[in-house]
Amino acid sequence: MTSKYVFDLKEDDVYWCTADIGWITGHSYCIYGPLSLGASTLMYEGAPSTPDWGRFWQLIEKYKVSKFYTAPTAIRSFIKYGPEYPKNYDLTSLKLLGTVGEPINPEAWVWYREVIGSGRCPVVDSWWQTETGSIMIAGLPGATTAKPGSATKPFFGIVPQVVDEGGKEVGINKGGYLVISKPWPSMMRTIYGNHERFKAQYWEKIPGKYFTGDGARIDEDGDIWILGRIDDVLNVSGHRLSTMEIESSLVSHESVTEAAVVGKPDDLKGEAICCFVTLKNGVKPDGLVGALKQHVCEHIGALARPDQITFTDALPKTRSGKIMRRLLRDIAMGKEISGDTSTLENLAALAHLTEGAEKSMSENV
Ligand code: 7RM
Repeated sequence: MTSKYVFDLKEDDVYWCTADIGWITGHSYCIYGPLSLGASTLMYEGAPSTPDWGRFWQLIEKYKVSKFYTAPTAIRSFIKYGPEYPKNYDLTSLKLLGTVGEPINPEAWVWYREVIGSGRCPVVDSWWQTETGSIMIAGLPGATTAKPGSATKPFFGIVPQVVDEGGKEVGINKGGYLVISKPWPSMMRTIYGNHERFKAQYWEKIPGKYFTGDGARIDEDGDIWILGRIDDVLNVSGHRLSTMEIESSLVSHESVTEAAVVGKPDDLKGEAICCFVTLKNGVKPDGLVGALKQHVCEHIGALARPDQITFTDALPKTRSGKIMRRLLRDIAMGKEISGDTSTLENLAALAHLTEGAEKSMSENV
């Protein structure tokens, strides 16, 4: 049902979800959704960069893909390598563009709509989790007014709320915890072999409501803005700052492709703001540390001024494109990488960062 309404999916559509089949977006939205609706589904196992960064656009042209669903992290990589690649292909078969997996920064949203969709395709941002089993918050193409960066409205029957620690709804545009207050068909029922953990993690933080672990705010039109994982919130001099907001600000700078922000314990401020930044292809980092700090200050305020900026060619990510901030936290603190790295996709990025860490840190402090 979510495939049908969110992607307006019909039998004559050629639909392509770029997610890896081993992750939930892959099996649900490459297989179950499109095939139960009789659509054609395109599956591609290779990299987006082989033989070059035009690969996806070449496939869309060749198979006349009409609906395309990908992740913000992929879109930011395409931005990094420039609009020449998509410009070389005929993308007029496209009717709709979707995103999932992380908050999409407005710059990436607008690029997606203009460069890939030629300004004619609706862009639907869809919020959901492995635990929710299907899309929970997303616009309906043609019916919902899109806003770059907002996942917009709940799907039929989904009742999200943004609440404070005590479970009370916060007001319009106030940040808080995103919870779901009514059950829905595809919700998770337990954690295999650990029902106690299921109860503690998802149902006891705000009693009687499903706790998503994400922060969000709801604006005056009832549109929902996801603020990222709540464990990614920094406490800087007693102020709560969302790492995603700082990342979005960094990414809005013309030289930056991608950014990950983590906190590092700081005697004075509680937490220091450490940023890992990848630059557009061919851009040199000279002079950018100061410029980026200034950029964030102007955007968000002096409180959000980064303490450290480290440039890197790639960020450590999972196969579904989520940045592994836990590993970056270890690197920022100069610690050995601890914990599980089995879901890390690009090992080289991490090796590079740990080797380079000492040097670049001391340059940037
Ligand atoms: C489908 C999937 C879930 C987490 C979720 C969020 C983040 C997913 C969006 C998003 C902002 C979105 N399952 N997330 N979609 N954040 N806007 N449209 O990603 O279990 O692997 O991850 O991903 O933090 O809690 S997942």
